[in-house]
Amino acid sequence: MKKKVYKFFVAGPPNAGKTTFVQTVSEIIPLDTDVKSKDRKTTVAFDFGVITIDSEREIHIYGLPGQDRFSFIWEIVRNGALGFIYLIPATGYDILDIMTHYRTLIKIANLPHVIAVTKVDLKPLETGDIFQIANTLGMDDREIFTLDPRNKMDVKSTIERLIEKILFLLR
Ligand SMILES: Nc1nc2c(ncn2[C@@H]2O[C@H](COP(=O)(O)OP(=O)(O)OP(=O)(O)O)[C@@H](O)[C@H]2O)c(=O)[nH]1
Ligand SMILES: [Mg+2]
Repeated sequence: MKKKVYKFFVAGPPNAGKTTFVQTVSEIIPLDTDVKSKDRKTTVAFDFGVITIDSEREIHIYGLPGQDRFSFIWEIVRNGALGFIYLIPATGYDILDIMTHYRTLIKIANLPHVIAVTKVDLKPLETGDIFQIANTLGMDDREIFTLDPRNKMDVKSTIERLIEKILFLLR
């Protein structure tokens, strides 16, 4: 029998931890399309992973490329998606760049989403950072979390938060 698929994706600026997020939670060996770029690897198409819910249902999770020159991929991946997780790296982000990136994405994919700040182990958040992000992106600051994409429990609870938000919006 064909399984019911729930599709989500992970978005955010370059180097935010999107590929890591998919790799941490996927049960299959995740597809990644990272290539070497300068001193690190970057995604040029998308990541893909699978999480089984039960014998009839599974979650498909995609990681978008962060660079907006690949935004045509965002358009492909958004089709059929229920919502997304938007990651922001705490390490030296520029809030205006984030705003532009986020708005470009919302124009392409106006779907339910949650926001999570990564890399707080490398650069702890300062008082007011979460509030500034919430304010700039037009979100409630209670909907913004921190997350380590290398940590399976963190990743799973972020996906749960997204599902709870989608269910809340459907009420
Ligand atoms: N210390 C630390 N490292 C992290 C964290 N999240 C991601 N990383 C590391 O950051 C690097 C970049 O992560 P990726 O998952 O490739 O980032 P990405 O968002 O997919 O990047 P693009 O595909 O270029 O958009 C990897 O070496 C990760 O292990 C974090 O919370 N803390
Ligand atoms: Mg990537």
